Amino acid sequence: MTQERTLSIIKPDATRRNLIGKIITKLEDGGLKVVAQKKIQLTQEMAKEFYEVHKDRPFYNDLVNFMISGPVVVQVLEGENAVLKNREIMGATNPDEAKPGTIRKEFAESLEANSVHGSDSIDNAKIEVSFFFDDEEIVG
Ligand code: IDP
Ligand code: MG
Repeated sequence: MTQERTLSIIKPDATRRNLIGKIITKLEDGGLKVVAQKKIQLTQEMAKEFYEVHKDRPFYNDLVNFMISGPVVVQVLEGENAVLKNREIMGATNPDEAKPGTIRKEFAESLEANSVHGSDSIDNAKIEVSFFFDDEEIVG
């Protein structure tokens, strides 16, 4: 049994439509536990840095503008195989390709406005968790 932590973000399209609770319910029902959480407004600088890995992709500027278009909920999820488990519960990046019952299938508006972010590896999860949270803010 591998207990892991991963970073989850409820994106502006979802906070705007009052879907925070429905999304967290899916994460909790899937066995993940929220061990840190805050609702924040990202600055352009933060969004650019967070998505820097995509800076050469054609969708980068639009993605940054979307991520600052309203508040987000950033949260740390903990559980067995939490990184992969969160990605499973989220569903594929493109909601048209996401499996039934996943967050993106049920709630995403588009490929860009796809309701949630989740770290894609254990190493990136550590980097992304520390981008938003100090150790003392995470309570198992
Ligand atoms: P992920 O969120 O499933 O890990 P990534 O490929 O890391 O997907 O892309 C980061 C985010 O960028 C996506 O969640 C989505 O919001 C946006 N995105 C990805 N590909 C496209 C695209 O082709 N057009 C517009 N937005 C995109
Ligand atoms: Mg990604």
